[in-house]
Amino acid sequence: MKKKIIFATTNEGKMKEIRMILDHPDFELVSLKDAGIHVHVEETGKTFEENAILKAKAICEATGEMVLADDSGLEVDYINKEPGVYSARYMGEDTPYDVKNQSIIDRLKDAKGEERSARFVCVIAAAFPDGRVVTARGTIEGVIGYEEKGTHGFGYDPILYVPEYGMTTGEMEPEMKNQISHRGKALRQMRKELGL
Ligand code: ITT
Repeated sequence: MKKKIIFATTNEGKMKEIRMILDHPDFELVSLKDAGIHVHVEETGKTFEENAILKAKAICEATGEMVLADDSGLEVDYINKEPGVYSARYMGEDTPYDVKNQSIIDRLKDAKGEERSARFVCVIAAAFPDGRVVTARGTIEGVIGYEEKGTHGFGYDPILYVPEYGMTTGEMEPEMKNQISHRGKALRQMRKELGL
């Protein structure tokens, strides 16, 4: 029987990518919803690391099992690395992403060329019942586009244009995004750290 590993996220977009990236014959990843866990974790940290650890630890303490968590976001250099750790909460959790994305495009109306630099950051944390914690970080660099492009992915994917590939992460097929993304890099690093 496959061993179940809890992934402390409520974000379906993330979970879909995580399942593809960590596809493994010996274990099955379950989200908080799959596991029937309804614990709200306040993300009070100032860094991705702090918030990823907060989420993984809280669910590890509630279940007594090893738990993984993802804290991620978009850093836009021109606006002091906003929305950063507030990416999900930017303009309100329930504001549609076309509105959030357009707001960022509008705030960069005077930014040209390299001034538009931005990146996705992902930190994965693993928390163990004995109190041990391990983290892994990945990034993908790009620039903020002049309009939304692409219907794949989720969140801010339609506005992060990756010059090397000539498209936004929202225009990439899932397999391709996972190969080069912040989340792909952080999860593969974590797999190495855990020897999985
Ligand atoms: P959980 O805490 O339950 O995992 P969340 O969506 O609140 O879900 P975060 O606090 O880590 O998670 O916020 C991450 C936000 O960053 C996410 O909601 C998106 O807006 C953005 N984001 C992260 N990775 C992204 C990606 O691959 N593509 C597009 N946007 C991304």
